[in-house]
Amino acid sequence: MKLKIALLEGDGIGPEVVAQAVKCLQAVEETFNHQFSYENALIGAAAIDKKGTPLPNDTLGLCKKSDAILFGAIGSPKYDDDPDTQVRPEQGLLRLREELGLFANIRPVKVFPTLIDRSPLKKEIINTTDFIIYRELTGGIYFGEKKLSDDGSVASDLCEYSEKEINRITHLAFKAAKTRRKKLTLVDKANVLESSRLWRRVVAKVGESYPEVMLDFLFVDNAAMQIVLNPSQFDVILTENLFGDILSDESSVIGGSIGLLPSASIGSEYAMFEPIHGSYPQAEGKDIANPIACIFSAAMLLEHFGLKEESKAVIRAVNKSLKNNFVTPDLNKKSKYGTNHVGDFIAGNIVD
Ligand code: GGG
Repeated sequence: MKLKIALLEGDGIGPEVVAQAVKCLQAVEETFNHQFSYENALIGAAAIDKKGTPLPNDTLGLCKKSDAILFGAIGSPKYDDDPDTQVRPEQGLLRLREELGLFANIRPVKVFPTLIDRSPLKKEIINTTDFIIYRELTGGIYFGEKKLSDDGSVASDLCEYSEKEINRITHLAFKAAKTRRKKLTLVDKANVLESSRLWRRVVAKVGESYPEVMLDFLFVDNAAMQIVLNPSQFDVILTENLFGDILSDESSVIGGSIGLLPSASIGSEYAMFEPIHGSYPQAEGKDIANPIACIFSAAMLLEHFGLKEESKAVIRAVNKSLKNNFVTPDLNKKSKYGTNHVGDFIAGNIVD
């Protein structure tokens, strides 16, 4: 298969982890006889520094003519330190999601048997954890109108959702649940928010077309608690943008490191794959960042294009690195292996 992949490394540890995922994709090309091409473009702080904007037009153009996008991370303390700055790196990612219509962010959460002892939660609670979060990605408070009063003393962000926006991701989440353990949990705050009550009505209606899937509802505060008390109860979690962002970071604790969780952002035309972690500027250039979340994101990319065996081969190689304790310091403080070592080990163990 031929695939054109746009590489948006972004900021901080982004370039280091994307480089390891590319090594793995190249190993897949060789092992399974595929032809992937890669082209880099700037986004985030790196793009502001060089071009004055977090999403240059040529970056967007490259994404639109590529089959898929592999994204690293975004954000830089340089722009955090000045709260009055008008241009922020994160705007690049948000605009990209909007421009490409990437409305569904899919975040699988699993516990690896070899890492079970690393989890701060009890073994009995987490050992069957295997759920997937469907986070709505182009609506809600992230994209609603933002206001700041002239004197800077009052601010607001509007949380707005339409039936159409809820409908399309709900169908995707139900379809996923149908192929899994047939349970879907909508996480909302319907006791307080009007937008959450709309989510409940729309999801309940869509659910009528999927009678084999059991649908339940959970308030986000309770969901945050249940994820650490009893994560094995979940199969598919469907939720809005902000709740999904927070709950998926929380979920990463179960598996032992946020450096393990990948994601896919899907729309009707484009697809982008990225680790859920941010740019982790404190680790930039130190060769300590965990590349596995980005490598798993590349595995999701392969699966998206129907390359199931190839995706499984990448996952097997990751499992081998975890089993052999060939891991970065976030998973083993005494580890002498860095980002590059781990990437080389995984890429070198991709076999048919
Ligand atoms: N790789 C994900 C990433 O860089 N996240 C940084 C970030 O600020 N994301 C905003 C969001 O996903 O809500």
